[in-house]
Amino acid sequence: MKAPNSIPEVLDVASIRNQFPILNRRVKEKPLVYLDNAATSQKPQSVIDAISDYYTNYNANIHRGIHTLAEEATLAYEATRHAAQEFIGAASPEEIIFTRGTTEGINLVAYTWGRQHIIPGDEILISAMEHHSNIVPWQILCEEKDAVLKIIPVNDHGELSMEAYMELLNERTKLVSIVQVSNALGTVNPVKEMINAAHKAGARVLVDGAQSAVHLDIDVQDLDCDFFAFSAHKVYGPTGIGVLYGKKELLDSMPVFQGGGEMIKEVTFEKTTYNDLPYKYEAGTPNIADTIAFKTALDFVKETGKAAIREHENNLLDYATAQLQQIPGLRIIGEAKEKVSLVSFVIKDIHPQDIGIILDNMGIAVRTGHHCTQPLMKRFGIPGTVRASFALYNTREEIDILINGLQKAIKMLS
Ligand code: C6P
Repeated sequence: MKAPNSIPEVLDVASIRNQFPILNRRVKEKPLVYLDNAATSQKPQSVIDAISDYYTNYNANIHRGIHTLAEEATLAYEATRHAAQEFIGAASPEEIIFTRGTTEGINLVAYTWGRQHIIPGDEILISAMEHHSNIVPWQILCEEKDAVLKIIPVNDHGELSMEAYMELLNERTKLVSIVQVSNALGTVNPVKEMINAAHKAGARVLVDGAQSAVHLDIDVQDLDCDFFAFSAHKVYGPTGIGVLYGKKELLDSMPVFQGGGEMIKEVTFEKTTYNDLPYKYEAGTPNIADTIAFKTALDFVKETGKAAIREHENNLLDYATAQLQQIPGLRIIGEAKEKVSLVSFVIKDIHPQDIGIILDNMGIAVRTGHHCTQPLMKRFGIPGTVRASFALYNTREEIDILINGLQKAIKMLS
């Protein structure tokens, strides 16, 4: 697809689009316009091929066999750990724990570090823009431990109140668990500054990187976060695999999560000793095929170049924001100074779901609803939003199709 106006392309989008077979399909007899990338990104052919290659050529269980297939599978699986380490700038591969995704990563910390460290009266600090998976695990923990969940408020632009954050931090704060990029607003939070302040107050910090990993350069050592969780499926990789990063000394001292094969050193009926990192937290046969293909996705992002991807996506964000602002009755929810390529909006007197259904009939995929951020929707006094989220393969032409579709939908619904 060619860009319809004169802004120069920083990426060869046409050749990138050719690598994503799904983008050629039609929906409701229209070319697919996929603008639901914050929910999950599409996968390049290389990632799809990597899954098929594993099952076709070297399917075997890992870390367990001495035969050739097992060795090949183990090497490929561990190569992903190294790629993930490099992707987020971790100090060692032992700090990379494979999980099912962000949700499992956060729960792992709540069930292990949380149960070890949180005592009655302790405070856990999250923000008003958290995804449910960074709210509910802490609520469960706080109920169990008689601890207190405190909330950093969000202003009308969708930015965190840093003043309130500083006031909330105190000697009872044991953990700050914060989203780096809001999935509902697109806001980029100043996590480095927040981590620094939390550490000064003696608190640990978990960063929910579900939405940031694909858009921002991540360097966990520079951020100095204690934990960082993200999912492969939002970074052009498969579903069912993600990473929990933790500082080695923390992971070493935390209790185990799930028990079973792989996570043990020796088992007797009297006592079991546990494996070293990272295997201590990886019980049972893992999701081998998808983990292997995850490296292919990380290689794809690296080869394309995060800086170029970000520039292209920022251009799309600016273009979409300007176009949407022209639509009478449309209100953008989330106007932070720092944003990623995602726009949430509501249209006066029209339910977001009705818009979503009409857009789908035009082949346009957006997400509508509360985006698993019900408290945030309540904060803005709305039932939900329409959310268009852009990836490296999206074009300005697709944004024009969205705008045109919205205008038609508004006419039909008013
Ligand atoms: N947000 C969205 O459409 P999982 O499901 O474990 O891969 O990721 C959970 C998660 C955690 N934090 C944030 C900020 C997220 O955006 C998500 C997933 C998707 O916005 C699905 S609800």
